[in-house]
Amino acid sequence: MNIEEKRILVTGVAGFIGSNLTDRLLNLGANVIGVDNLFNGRLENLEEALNYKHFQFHKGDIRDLNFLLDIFKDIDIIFHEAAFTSVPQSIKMPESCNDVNINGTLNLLNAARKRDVKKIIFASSSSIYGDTPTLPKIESMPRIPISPYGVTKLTCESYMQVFHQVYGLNTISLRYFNVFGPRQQDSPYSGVIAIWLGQIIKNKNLIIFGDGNQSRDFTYIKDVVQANILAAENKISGEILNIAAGSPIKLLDLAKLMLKLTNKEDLGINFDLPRPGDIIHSFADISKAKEVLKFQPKYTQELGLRDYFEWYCKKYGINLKIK
Ligand code: UD2
Repeated sequence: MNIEEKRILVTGVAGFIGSNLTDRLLNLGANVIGVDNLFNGRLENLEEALNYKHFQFHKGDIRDLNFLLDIFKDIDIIFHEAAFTSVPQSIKMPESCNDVNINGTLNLLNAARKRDVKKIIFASSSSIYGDTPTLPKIESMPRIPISPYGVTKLTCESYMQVFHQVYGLNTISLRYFNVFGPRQQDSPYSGVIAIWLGQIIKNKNLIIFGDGNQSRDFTYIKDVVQANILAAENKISGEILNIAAGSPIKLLDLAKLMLKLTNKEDLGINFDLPRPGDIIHSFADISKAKEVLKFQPKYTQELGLRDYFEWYCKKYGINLKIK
């Protein structure tokens, strides 16, 4: 399936991943209908998209079936990015996380089935693997989430597979590993890279939860967008694929790298208690995505950080000398 001229629906369109994906889809010539309840998403993220005449935005909630049925007309593909996205917040509010992620996704699948949508690509997460010691994490290994957020993502993956098997819907789950880049918010519940960049701009020390030996396979947003487009164009269905850079970095090394790249090595690193529900090591085997989708990450963590910092400085008129 070629995405140009397709009718595409993006949930969570005003969020970090949804808005980046939408800009690329519009650029490729797709018609995009965007949905967001603007709880976490921001209209500011749609500044570019709103310039396209083949873009429509609808404010609404994926838990509202009538809202979805009203706007689902001749949709070819759904990219489902709307979610309750924070591990620590899911620990504080497991019911809300369950409601948005599981009930919202089931609602979306039901609406898709009723309206004969052809394909759904779901934003899953590396959190479904939990803390099992085997590394790298491969799709076939046991999945034992250790946070409510991880449980919801795993349940949604199962729903994607069941809707493929039982109702013949074409579904794919992409397990993103710690995505970062432009438009990620600097809020206490956001990704660590956005939080640390905020600290750097404010000339404040970085805080590491734990000893900094935990590792993550940070993945640049442009590679995640690439993976989604490849998945949309591919005929596979009912599959689950890891999407990552495929190389881990320890949190302490990441902190040092960010300080070095921004010329802020004078700032310190403080250590705080480990975060409940935190996974120690996360590192992806991406051979399946490479083989099936021909996915090839183009950004190492350092390249991604540079691209992100340059975008940030330009966007907010900040004068950081990127090394
Ligand atoms: C999880 C998922 C990720 C994505 C994300 C959505 C894993 C391995 N990853 O990310 O794929 O779904 O949830 O939110 O489950 N940290 C600090 N200082 C800070 C902030 C964070 O040290 O100021 C640490 C944190 O304790 C953790 C690491 O940084 O060890 C990454 O945290 P995060 O919140 O960026 O992402 P994480 O791994 O919970």
